[in-house]
Amino acid sequence: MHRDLQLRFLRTMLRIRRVEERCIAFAETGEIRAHYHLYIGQEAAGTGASAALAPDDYVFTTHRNHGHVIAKGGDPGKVLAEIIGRSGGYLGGRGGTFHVAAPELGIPHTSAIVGGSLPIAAGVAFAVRRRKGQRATLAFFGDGTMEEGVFYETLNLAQLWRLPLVFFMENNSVSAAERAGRGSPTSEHAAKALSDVPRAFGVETATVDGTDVEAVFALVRRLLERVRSGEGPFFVESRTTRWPGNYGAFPKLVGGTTDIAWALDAASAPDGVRAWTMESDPVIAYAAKLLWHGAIDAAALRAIDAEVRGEVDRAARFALESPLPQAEALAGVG
Ligand SMILES: Cc1ncc(C[n+]2csc(CCOP(=O)(O)OP(=O)(O)O)c2C)c(N)n1
Ligand SMILES: [Mg+2]
Repeated sequence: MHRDLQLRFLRTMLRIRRVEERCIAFAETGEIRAHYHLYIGQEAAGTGASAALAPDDYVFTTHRNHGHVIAKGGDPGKVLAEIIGRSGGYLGGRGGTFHVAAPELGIPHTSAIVGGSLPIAAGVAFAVRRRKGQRATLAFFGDGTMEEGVFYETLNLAQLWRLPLVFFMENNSVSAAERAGRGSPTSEHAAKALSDVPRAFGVETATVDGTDVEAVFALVRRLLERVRSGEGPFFVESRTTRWPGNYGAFPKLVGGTTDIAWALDAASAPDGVRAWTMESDPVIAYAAKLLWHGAIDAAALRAIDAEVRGEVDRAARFALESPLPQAEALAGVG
């Protein structure tokens, strides 16, 4: 893989990580006043899949949208401003953390209703096909969506109508059942393997390690070529392991902010995140891989991290200095 692309992957994943670490700081200072969800641990999935998309392809996303928007090229300042409800955000601060849609990036809609974006994504894919367009649609959703009826209707119609749509299911080992304390490590679902379900509808399905950015990119790029030649839809199951900070009701920076030096020695990560850092952290794993293959050295890695941290500091300042929306702005975009 080309080194420029590898460095772009690393920067994008780090950008998502640093923005979301900032979200926790914003929650502590009261800038985020209600519930919010972080994408930490899933950065490679969003980054790899989005890098395979053309700039004007469509993305649909969920309550866990921050990383998807940044991966599609979102400006961290506008993302953070939207998250804290300021006028400089993508939707003028009216969407907030659950709804960081960015129509100019091809992200027309997010939904905090589990499964809520899926039928709209299928509708957009249908419209593109009717107009004989080339734009593909990729819908990110969680494993919990497969417990919702709308998933089955959408999958069925997408397959019957051969829609140019990639169903990108992020199985992050976090589901409603587990949140409710019933202890199941994956979705409360009767299927032995979630990827058996789309196969039963005749939809070609692939499972990918969602912590491996290059594997996700290569898979989605292949699928998109086929989507554009009318072979869709496709279903991807991206598997990740839950970040330890996502065990409580609110995200918590277990182990503090990510220290890029963990890429040199993952065992030096603090107790609460050591095992996860060593086995499942997509950002640290990728930095370690690039070091191992000689694509970067330790000094270059520190420099990239410092650059990204500087960028996110400026983004956070932009968000904080951005005024609250005016009441009149509630009625329309802007
Ligand atoms: C229709 C609906 N039911 C319940 C909820 C409450 N809820 C919010 S997130 C969530 C779990 C979603 O799990 P999953 O789709 O796997 O996404 P994850 O949070 O793991 O990324 C639930 C049940 C909701 N938002 N919408
Ligand atoms: Mg989940």
